[in-house]
Amino acid sequence: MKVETTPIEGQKPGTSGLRKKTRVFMQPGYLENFIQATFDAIGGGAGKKLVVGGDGRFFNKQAIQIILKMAAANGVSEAIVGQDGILSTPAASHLIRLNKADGGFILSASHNPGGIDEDFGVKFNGQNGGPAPENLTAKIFEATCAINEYHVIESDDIDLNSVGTTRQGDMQVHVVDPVNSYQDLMESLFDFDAIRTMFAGGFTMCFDAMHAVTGPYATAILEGALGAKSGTVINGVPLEDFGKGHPDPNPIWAKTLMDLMMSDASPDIGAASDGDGDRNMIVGRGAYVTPSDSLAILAANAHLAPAYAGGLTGIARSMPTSAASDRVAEKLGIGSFETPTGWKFFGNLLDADKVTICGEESAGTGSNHVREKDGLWAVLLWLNILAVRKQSVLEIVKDHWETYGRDYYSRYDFEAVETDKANTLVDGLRAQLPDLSGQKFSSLTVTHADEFSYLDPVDGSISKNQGIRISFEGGGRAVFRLSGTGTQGATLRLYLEQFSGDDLSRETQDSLSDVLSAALTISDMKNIIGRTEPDVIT
Ligand code: VG1
Ligand code: CO
Repeated sequence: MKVETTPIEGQKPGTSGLRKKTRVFMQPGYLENFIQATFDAIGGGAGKKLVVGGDGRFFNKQAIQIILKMAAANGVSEAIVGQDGILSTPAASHLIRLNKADGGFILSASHNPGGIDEDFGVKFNGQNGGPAPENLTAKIFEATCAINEYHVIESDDIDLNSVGTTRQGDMQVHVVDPVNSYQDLMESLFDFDAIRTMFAGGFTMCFDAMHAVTGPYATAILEGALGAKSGTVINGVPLEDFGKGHPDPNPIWAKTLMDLMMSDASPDIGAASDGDGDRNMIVGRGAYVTPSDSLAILAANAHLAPAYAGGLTGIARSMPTSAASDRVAEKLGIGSFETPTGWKFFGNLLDADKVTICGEESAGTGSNHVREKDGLWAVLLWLNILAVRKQSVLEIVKDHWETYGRDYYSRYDFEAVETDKANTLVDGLRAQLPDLSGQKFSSLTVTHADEFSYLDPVDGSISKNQGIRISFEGGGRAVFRLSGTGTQGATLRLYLEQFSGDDLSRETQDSLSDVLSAALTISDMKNIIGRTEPDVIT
């Protein structure tokens, strides 16, 4: 059936798909327009095979039913759907690759809260299992601006609760266990025997699934396959509103876990993942590992896990991520790449085998096993390394700093800033760029300042305006960028970093204070947005 429609404003995918308030997505035609625009942008659905699933948040199942009816009407021949509508982002990426599907829809607003008054999101991943690259998201947006009809069949909802093959219209629908094939993949990458032996020897862990999608994955793999004691996974049942929490694995939103890890009752390792299972937080006994350090440490030790025993081809990090992983790449004599924020920029590098491991400061790490960042993968790689090195998380981190030096790092988020003011601040910085070099702010002299633009070495595409970066003499750097995942006003991110080769045990905020005050002065933040206190520091 064809349904007439008109374009809806603002359906422009951001850093990771289209994210809006749930009620916006629930408006008649809103989801339909975006899904049809995606079909139009990929040249239609005829004969295609698609993966569909989401992180279980409010509206997930209804959205899946709509997408399946639209897929059938657009001529899709086969759909693979997670049971109960559940698929973590990395598991969906794997299913696309494993089944040689043409792509997939992943329903999630990731680390944003869920519920009827919170956030919902949709992203489209392509044949390689990775997020749609910029040229495709641009086409999707164009299609949302030109749409005049969408296709949907009139039919009953299908049963998502039981595994098996059924039909929606002429389309075959396979409802699959969301965990099985992902678990097989993890078993093929890591030394499960060694990790099992470590747990059997009394090693303890707490994994906070934050009532989000990783609950079933973590329970099956950690408590099931690896023999971690029952109760290792906390908040393991996915809830539509994530238990009213904020499923963002960082010291602020995973505070219960942090408190445990800083207490006398701390297990050997703590970990957490986000709404859709692609982020990870790692914390040792009394020792939070920054995501940038975690990326560097995983890269330096990956050869201890079977899948990476042959070494890495290269390492990529997003621009605001600290330079810690660059130092590892240099020592290993392999390539290192700096990309714009968002996993879509790693896809080409991974497909071309220029890099094996990638990561972002926002708690995302992953490898060439899928084309998304992967929370549990990072946790399992840490466990594999711990099982081989037989040292504590803290010992491994300290040893890393002693070898490579330490990149003190912190990110300040200023949320719900008026969009105009946020733009004024960025415009002001941009205008100063040509003159900043050589100027002194507080005690720091600027050595380099520019607006990051990325030339993709594989397809030659250029992505401009990817953040303002200001480097200082002595190894400091401040980066300003506007978030592309928010749903309200603008979120201004200020990323601070300071390298030290030998001063390894300073307090993080203290070591960043000079870079911070220079950044605040240069941006004139107080006058422009009226505050300098961030909402969240990670
Ligand atoms: C944020 C992070 C970015 C990450 C993106 C999606 O984007 O900074 O590193 O790739 O979220 O992560 P932004 O534009 O808000 O800074 V997730 O876990 O939402 O898929
Ligand atoms: Co996520």
